[in-house]
Amino acid sequence: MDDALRLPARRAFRAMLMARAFDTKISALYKAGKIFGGVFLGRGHEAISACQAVFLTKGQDVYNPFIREQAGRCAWGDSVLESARCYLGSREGLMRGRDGNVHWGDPRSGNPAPISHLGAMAAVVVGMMLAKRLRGESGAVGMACAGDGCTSVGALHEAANLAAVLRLPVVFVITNNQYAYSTPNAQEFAAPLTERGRGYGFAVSHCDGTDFLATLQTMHDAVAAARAGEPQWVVADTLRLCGHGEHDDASYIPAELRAAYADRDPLEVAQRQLLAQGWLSAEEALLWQAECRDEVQRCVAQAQKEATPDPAAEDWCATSWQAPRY
Ligand SMILES: Cc1ncc(C[n+]2csc(CCOP(=O)(O)OP(=O)(O)O)c2C)c(N)n1
Ligand SMILES: [Mg+2]
Repeated sequence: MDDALRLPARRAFRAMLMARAFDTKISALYKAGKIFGGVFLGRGHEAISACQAVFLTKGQDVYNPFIREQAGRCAWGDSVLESARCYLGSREGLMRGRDGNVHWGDPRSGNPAPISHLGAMAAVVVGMMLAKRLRGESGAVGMACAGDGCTSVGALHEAANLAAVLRLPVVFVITNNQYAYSTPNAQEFAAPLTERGRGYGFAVSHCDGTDFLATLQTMHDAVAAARAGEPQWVVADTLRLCGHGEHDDASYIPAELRAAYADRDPLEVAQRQLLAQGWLSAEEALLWQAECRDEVQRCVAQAQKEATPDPAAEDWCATSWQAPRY
């Protein structure tokens, strides 16, 4: 591996540890009845998520995380405090306690707040990148993240087609975890997802999203190529190591498939690879794990102390600040 990837690799791994610690805590709170609505975890997706965002610059680029992207949010530079605030309904949060679970963004920093995660946001990213071009801004990349199921949504098709026609500097990251909720790939699409990207006119890459270093290299190359002006379509494969949400036991995933991924937990693979590469020590890994657990505890405790909105007093506006010019 190119030594230039050492720092992004370490940052990505740290983001993965933070995301796993956060997901574990949120799952426990959900089971204790402390969270209303759904809880959507990124178990199995962490390498793809962290590696995609670690090459973006908050404030310059556009990043639209999908529903399993806590690791990406951490790699992008967001605090888990904002994620905790959204789950716990804090009025101090960016969504003012008005939205829930993973439905939050911060348009000022380049992360558009979600309409629906399912396909619609790809069109928003494409629109934001077109607006940058019309304003004469260059150098930014727009990343739209989606699951395999999202690729069957009409809005994603329109966005992909337009991005390719206009040669916008975008990366569409398609995380193929082999299911859209409980629907397996075979019932979702007949043509491979990579072929679909080629059909739009994107440059296409494909990686094993449980192989941390391979994923890091793939995302690095895709972001660099998009920054140079060529739209990119990345398909990254994994298996979700949890239910669609914490309400779902994922019993539709066959035991043989689960067994095939038993030693492919992205965090364990990443740690093995980083140690073998000499880019991380075993002591650091343990220290980082403890630091991430502490940080998650601190942020959740803070969000739990904060007030929830008072419906009689709130104006229910999540964007009461000056709207950004795109
Ligand atoms: C238009 C629309 N249809 C259905 C849903 C419910 N829904 C949310 S996520 C999801 C599955 C998405 O599958 P995929 O894109 O593969 O992502 P994954 O959950 O597997 O990570 C569904 C059906 C929705 N939010 N919006
Ligand atoms: Mg899926």
